[in-house]
Amino acid sequence: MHCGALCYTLEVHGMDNKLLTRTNEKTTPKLKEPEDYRVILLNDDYTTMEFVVEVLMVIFHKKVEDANKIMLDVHKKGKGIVGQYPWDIAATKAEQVHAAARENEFPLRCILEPI
Ligand code: TYC
Repeated sequence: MHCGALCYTLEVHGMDNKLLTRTNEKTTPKLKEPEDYRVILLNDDYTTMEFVVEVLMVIFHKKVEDANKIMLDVHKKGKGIVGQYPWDIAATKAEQVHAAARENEFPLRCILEPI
């Protein structure tokens, strides 16, 4: 789709690696999308616990105690909810997690789930 300056598209991989896309274009009427999305953090065997805690504190503004709890919950159960945000914020945070993980050569991933 052609997009001018007033149009943006954010892409994030959701559950089952399905691509979630949301486009805002001034000229086309918008379909109603779910308001909020859950950011779900996924466990893996390689990302360090310290890095996950840091990500939760810096990107999601969690206190150290809460960050540790969420990290351990994800470590034990395989995935866990980090928070619930409007689309733009959820997608930006997911991209920030993936960028930080890539920079540090960790496979840490999160997905978005419509509420
Ligand atoms: N399982 C990882 C380890 O044992 C820690 C970890 C926790 C990784 C949570 C990712 O989302 C995650 N080092």
